[in-house]
Amino acid sequence: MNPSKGTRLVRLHRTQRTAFPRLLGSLLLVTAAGISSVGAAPGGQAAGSGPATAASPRPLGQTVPAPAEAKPGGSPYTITAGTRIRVEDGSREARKIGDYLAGVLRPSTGYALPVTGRGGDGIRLRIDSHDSASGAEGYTLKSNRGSVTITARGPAGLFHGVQTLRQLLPADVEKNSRQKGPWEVAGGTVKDAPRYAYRSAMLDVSRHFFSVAEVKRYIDQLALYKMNKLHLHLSDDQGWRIAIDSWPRLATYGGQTEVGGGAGGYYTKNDYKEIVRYASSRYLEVVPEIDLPGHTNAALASYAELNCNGVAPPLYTGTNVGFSSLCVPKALTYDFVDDVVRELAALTPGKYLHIGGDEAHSTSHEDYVAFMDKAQAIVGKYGKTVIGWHQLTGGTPVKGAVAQYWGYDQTGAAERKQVADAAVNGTKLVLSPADRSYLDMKYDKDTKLGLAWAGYVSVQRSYDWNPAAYLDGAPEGSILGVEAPLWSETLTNSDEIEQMAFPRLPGVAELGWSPASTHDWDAYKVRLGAQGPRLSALGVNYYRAPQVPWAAQ
Ligand code: TNX
Repeated sequence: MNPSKGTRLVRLHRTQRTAFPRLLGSLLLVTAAGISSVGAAPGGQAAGSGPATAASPRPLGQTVPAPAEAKPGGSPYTITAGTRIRVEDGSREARKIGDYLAGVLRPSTGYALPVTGRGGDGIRLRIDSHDSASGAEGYTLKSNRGSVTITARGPAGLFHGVQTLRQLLPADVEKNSRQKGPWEVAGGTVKDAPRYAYRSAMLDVSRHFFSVAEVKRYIDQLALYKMNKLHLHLSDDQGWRIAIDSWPRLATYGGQTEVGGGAGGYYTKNDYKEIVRYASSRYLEVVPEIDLPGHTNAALASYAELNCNGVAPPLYTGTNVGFSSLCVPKALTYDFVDDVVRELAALTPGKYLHIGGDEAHSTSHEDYVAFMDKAQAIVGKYGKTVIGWHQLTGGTPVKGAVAQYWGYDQTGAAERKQVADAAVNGTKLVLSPADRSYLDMKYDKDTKLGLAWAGYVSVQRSYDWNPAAYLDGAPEGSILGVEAPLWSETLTNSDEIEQMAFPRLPGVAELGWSPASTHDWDAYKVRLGAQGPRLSALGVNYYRAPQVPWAAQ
């Protein structure tokens, strides 16, 4: 499909484990004396409690991502018709999170669940700015007969704690109509905080366009697994998806099509703001990407003057890569980049702006380096931190730049070393190895959707790697986090997005969140299997991968 990738080998049947053998996971469970961090012993039973049945609450620690620490014990808490959600008076953020939780719980429990001031039993949501244990995104959840209390230093931690609470309740809680219950939460304490600050999913809205509603649906799914970034790939050869006032034809003309010749589309500024607002209500930061200087056919087709020869190419609806380039020597090119970055930065409250930089096969190396120097300076001028695909390290990453590694097992040693050397020199890395975390890679030879240029990526393969040890020579501290990109050459709607993202996305989310000590495929696959009924209750069209022991309910 991608000519530049035609020579890549597809390797099958890879099951090797990279780190954290099962023995280590089991030892941890044994030595932790009642503290279960993984939550499932090899037999699939919950550590520290009996097997999960419909009659007993789901054991603490049986969530995805695995919590840093879970100490089961004491009586469970039961949500009843009399339960109140209690938030501190005057805390707007806690109240919003309380309302959000009530929105999840009310339809299925059928209870009123008023969100009221603090004091008394119930579900208590507390932001305590002095809570030094939890960090920016961590939380503590305590459950006993009288109450479930989630305490966090900040609202993001409180929100993540609420996701844990959701997962401790029966899967039926996710349904939209009244269900039977009982609504029990196991007794004990969860203390939790993320391993990495950057836990991202990317959606390619260029190859196929997705509506605001489809993006929101994905955001809700990411939130359940404690992801905190949504990277939107807003431009590519096949479509420009964001309105830019100073260059209106980018969207109105360049957004008019997509792979296969469909109608495409674009986000108005208000649409984009609505996505940003919705993401931030789920504690996700939007990272917008304008891919430069390659992957720009839609822009070049919209404005003839952006082309070196002054001639606009036709719109493109195929799936080749690497054939387009902005005109590096032209001054107008940098007016264009400046305008786009300025308008996009103004719409984006988040810290980052992604400028692509991948597969610039039609740009000479010198031109590439010169272009990326100028583009990075423009991003800095508008107050954003630049992210680029890892090819950026072949140029001169500015101080503070982030490189996103998307290599795979066939990536040459020299290219890996270039990225690792940049990391040694201070460039932070987001890891999205194509043969591990690319959600558009087929699971196996029978997968209908997706591509296979980086090989098949089974559920185990997408989970079973260690970000800290992944790239030889890159210091551990240089790893900002992980991303699961979803390229959409073959994907046209939410059903298809979900078929590829689930169940691999929760594994990448867990790599980003859970401590390395919890890493164990045999335990993970049981916890993941328990997500099946929850995903079904949510109407998520997940792939029932045979590697996973899917729970019946
Ligand atoms: C490579 S990953 C690309 C994309 C394709 C993707 C398909 C990257 C930075 N570039 O242009 O959509 O492969 O898997």
